Amino acid sequence: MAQPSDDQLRAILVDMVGARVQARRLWNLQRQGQVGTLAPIDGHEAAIAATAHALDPEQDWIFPQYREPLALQRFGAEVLDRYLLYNVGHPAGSHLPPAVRVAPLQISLATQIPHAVGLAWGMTLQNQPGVVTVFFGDGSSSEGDFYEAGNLAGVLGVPVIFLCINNQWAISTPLHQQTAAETIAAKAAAFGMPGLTVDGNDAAAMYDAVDEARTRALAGQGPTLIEALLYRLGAHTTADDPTRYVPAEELEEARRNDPTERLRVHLVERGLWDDEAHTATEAAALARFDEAFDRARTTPIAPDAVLDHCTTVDSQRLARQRALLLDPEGAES
Ligand SMILES: Cc1ncc(C[n+]2csc(CCOP(=O)(O)OP(=O)(O)O)c2C)c(N)n1
Ligand SMILES: [Mg+2]
Repeated sequence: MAQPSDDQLRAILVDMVGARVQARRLWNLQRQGQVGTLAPIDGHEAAIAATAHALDPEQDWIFPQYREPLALQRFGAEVLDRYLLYNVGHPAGSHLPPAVRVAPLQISLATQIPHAVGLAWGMTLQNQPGVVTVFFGDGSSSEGDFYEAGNLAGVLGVPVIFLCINNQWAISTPLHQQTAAETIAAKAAAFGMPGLTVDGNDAAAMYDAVDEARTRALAGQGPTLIEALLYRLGAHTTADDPTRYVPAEELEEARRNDPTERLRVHLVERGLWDDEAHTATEAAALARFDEAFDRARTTPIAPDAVLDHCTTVDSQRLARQRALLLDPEGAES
């Protein structure tokens, strides 16, 4: 058992509080038409932030789905920059700066899972240290990619942590229509790896589970499937109206278990946190956000930027397309 230290718990709460206020600001910007569709983080904060704190940004990798980026800033300020570029529709938002070990967010469900296993396999072959953590939802766990990647990871024994964020909804599909299995963790048995269900609203429990899976992976003992059981407290995305399908009493019950409030109360009771720290954390996160958003908004988009990073070297066809984008009239003549 590796419990997080008091300092680590405080740092996890800072990330959780910051991610939530930043997500609220983004939601408002979306309503003002300044950014595209996005997915709120409410209810996922402990599972994501505690996981990031149990990992080492210097050697471990994270493959997110689409709700994680704001709570992953421990892996580098560029994570926020890239996420905001993505939200304002800048092609650079989908590119991977080599020094930041967080892959771009993924919307095509579960496709990030084989990518994560492939990277971990490559790291093993090249004798590189570190583990790869891949986030995916309960909905993604029904995709073929999850089963193929899980099977391959089990056979190869690669250092991967499969981190299923089970928020009990996939848009309007409830968990009981997603799987007849008792838990998502149970599926690990078929891959030949350990699987455990963790209280995803409990930051310390999440830290502990990820730390243990990481230790196993680093010792060459292979992958682990961790199911973080929590509840989606917000809408699926800015395009969704969950009041049409989420039972009000179920949501109310889940709100009583809000992970951020739970950790805040725990730290206040132990004299490790107070209102002043909370307010200062929110203000600092918003200041950081506003500065990064300004940068994203004012970053020029070259007409051919959409073709950058498609391939290492432009093919003749790509070069022709690039010329066309840069000078549509010139290319016509
Ligand atoms: C391959 C694929 N199929 C369908 C969709 C449409 N879609 C977008 S989000 C979503 C639900 C995903 O649920 P889950 O994996 O539980 O993640 P959550 O949104 O709950 O965080 C679906 C079906 C998609 N993006 N990709
Ligand atoms: Mg879900």
